[in-house]
Formats: sequence, structure tokens, C-alpha cells
Amino acid sequence: MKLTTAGESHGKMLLGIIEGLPSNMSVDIEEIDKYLALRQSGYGRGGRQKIETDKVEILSGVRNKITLGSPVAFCVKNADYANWQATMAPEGADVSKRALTRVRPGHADLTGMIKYAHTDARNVLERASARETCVRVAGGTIARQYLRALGVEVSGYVECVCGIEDTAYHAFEELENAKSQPLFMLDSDKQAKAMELIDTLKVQGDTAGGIVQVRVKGLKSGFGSCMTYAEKLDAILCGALMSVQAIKGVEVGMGFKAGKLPGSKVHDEIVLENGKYSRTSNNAGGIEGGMSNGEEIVLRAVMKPIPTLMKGLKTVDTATGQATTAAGERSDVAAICACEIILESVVCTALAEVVAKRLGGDNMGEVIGRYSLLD
Ligand code: EPS
Repeated sequence: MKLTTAGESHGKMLLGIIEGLPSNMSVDIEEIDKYLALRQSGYGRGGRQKIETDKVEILSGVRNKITLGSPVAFCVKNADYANWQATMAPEGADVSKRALTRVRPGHADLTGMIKYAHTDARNVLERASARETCVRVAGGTIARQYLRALGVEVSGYVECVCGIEDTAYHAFEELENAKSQPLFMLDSDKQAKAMELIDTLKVQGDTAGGIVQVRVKGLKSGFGSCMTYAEKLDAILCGALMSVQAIKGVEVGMGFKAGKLPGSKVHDEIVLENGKYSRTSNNAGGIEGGMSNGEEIVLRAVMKPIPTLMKGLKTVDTATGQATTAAGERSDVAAICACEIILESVVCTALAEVVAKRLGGDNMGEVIGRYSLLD
């Protein structure tokens, strides 16, 4: 199974193709739109979200809400294209109009311009933009539906916004409550403080990042590999998290804290009860030796603050070589809720790929049958 995406932020649409989905899998299109709406939500989003109402359109591979076994192609249209057609149309456009040369520190602008030999950073930023994540969420929700058919669920919440942190443990069943909260946080006092901070940052023309936790429940043991490094489940899932725009660090289970404690305080002791192995704690975050061990998978990722600051950081205008302030027409102050949904989605996609690789199966009945045979 593999998801490929295409599309520019102000182009006609974003596109995705998933190859390798088995036939006879139910596709819940309303659920895809629900996650697309969640990706657009959250306190601190900017003007673009008032223009867009993201909806998926399935183009192939699904008939009467059931997969056919052929590639599933889908798109999310950009409503903003109507305002950008004159400068973005592939058929011919006035590219001088929305040129960006006051390159933004922290964005792909400058390095992308040099690498791809462009004099206009728009040719870079249009693809580097996090708008692309619409179709990663759409594809990820299809992958979520594949996993759910096996009893595997993925959820998460926002732990921290710009230093305001919820350090409490929350049970998996509690996590979905976060999605009805303005910042997807589970501690209402911390959330209220974070909202105040976002208001202040907005006035100051500044931005916020944060930390997201993603968890996977119900995955049987043995997915991933201790034999081939590229197939290690933690390498695959961390790679998926790091592939999301603005992610600068990831952790599995106890993560970096494990470097500060002795082994006796880190490793999860093993017990055998009623013929079933389990661990007395889950500091490993559900992955040992590159393989799922049957416990919940616990992942964390940090999103840097959005690099388009309305107050404009110091930079260079690549057209003149003169010092200036970076471009900033409109921006999100915080997009941590979007990030939470995107990270869940990429975990679904990466995990479905790993599961499909082990189980194979041309139709969903075959896949479910093979999964049920595992311990
Ligand atoms: C983004 C810039 C902004 C964000 C965008 C990501 O878009 P615009 O330039 O149109 O205001 O809103 O994110 C989305 C459009 C989205 O749907 O998430 C960037 O430069 O990465």
C-alpha cells in the first residue's frame, strides 16, 4: 500500500492516489470529510480557512462506497484558486504578480529557490505549504478505515502550546474528547491560558508551535522488524511524523527522558497472565526491537512555530540583495490542531502500509482472516 500526493496550495486542487488497498473495503466518505473539517479547525487559524470548506471527491477505485482493488484516486479542490487563477494557471499566467522574494526564515523559500533554480519563491512555497496535508488527511482516513476493520484505532491530543503544557496521563478512551476542544487540549485551565497566549501573539504579529501526542490501540505484536533496519516500526512511524511540515522532533514512549534515567527505571517488566504476555508499564511506547509488542503505541512530535510572521523577521530580498523584513500577507498564528489531525493521519497511512506488507491479501475478507490468526 502506498499514498502519493500532488498539488499546490493555490493551484486547482490537491490530489492523492493510494495503491494497494484490498477490494471489498468500506469507504466512509463522511468520515473523510469529518477529518478534513477537523484539520481546518482549531483556535489560531488564519484567513485562508474562511475561504476553504474542504471536501473529498473520490475519483476512482471505489464503487458504491466499496473499494475495487484498483488505485483509489481522490482530490480536495482549492476554493482560493478562483482568486489565484491569473497567477497560478498551468495553461498560462502572469507569474510576476504574486512573486515572493522577501524569503521567510524557517520556510522552504530560500533553500528551495536555490535548489530548484527559481527567482520566485512562490514556485517553491506553493508545494512546501502545509495545504498539501489535506490529501494526507483524506488518504490517512482511508487507511484509518482499513486499520479499524482489524480493530486498530488511532487517536491523539495536543499536549503543549508554546510552552503551556499538560503533563498528565490520559487514558486512550479519553483522547477523542480533545477534538471538541478549541485547542484539542484535555486540561481546560492550560487550554484557556494557551488561548490567551495565542491572542497576545496575534497582536504581536508572532506565531506558536506545540507538542502533539498520537496513540495507537489494538495493534497485535510483531509488526515491523528486528531483522531489517528499514523495516523497524519505530523508524517508519517516526519517519512519517517527521515528513509533516513544521515537525522538528519525535519521541517514542518515554523518548528523550530515557537518557536521564537508569535501565531499571526505563525498561518495562514482562509478566505472563492467563497464558498472555504483557508489560507492567509502557515506557517503550509499544515498540521493542523495532516491532510492535502489543501494548499501546505512544508517539510525540513537536511542531515549530509557523514561519510566516506578520511582524516579519529579518531577511534578504533575493531580487535586490538588500536586507529587509520577510513577506507576510496572512498567516495562521497557531495550527497545532491541524497538526494533531495530520499526525494521526500519517500514522494511519504508515501503519496500514506496514500491516498490509505483512498480511498481504487481495480482498478485505482475506486480510481480516489473516490478522485473526495472529496472537
Ligand atoms: C501555509 C500558508 C497559509 C496557510 C496554509 C499553509 O496559506 P495561505 O498562504 O493561503 O494563507 O493557511 O495552510 C493551508 C492553506 C491549509 O489549508 O492548511 C504555508 O505557507 O505553509
